[in-house]
Amino acid sequence: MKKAMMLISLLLSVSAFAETRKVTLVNYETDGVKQWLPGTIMAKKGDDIEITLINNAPSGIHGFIIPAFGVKKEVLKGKTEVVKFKADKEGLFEMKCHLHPAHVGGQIFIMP
Ligand SMILES: [Cu+2]
Repeated sequence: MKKAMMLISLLLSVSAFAETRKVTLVNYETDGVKQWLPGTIMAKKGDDIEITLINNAPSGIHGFIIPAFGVKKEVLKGKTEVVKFKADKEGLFEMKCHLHPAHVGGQIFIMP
């Protein structure tokens, strides 16, 4: 019984560290300027990150990449896609649309 309680408390403490950080980014277009917003997201090293991408821009398909984590997705006009990855390194990393160089980019900050 005591061992079982210790195991349960160990499992609970491990799961407390393995957080899943869920963020929603929406692609807007204003006066011809396209941007995924919010443009900056933050997480902690070790987090599992789940980003929901909603493309509300009337111009059509848009992309989303975070090269440092191998994230790459295209989102059709009016559609939603989800990307998931592990924040296994800390620092400031670029997020952007890989289909349109003029599409305003953003950043993800992974804290220690
Ligand atoms: Cu784009």
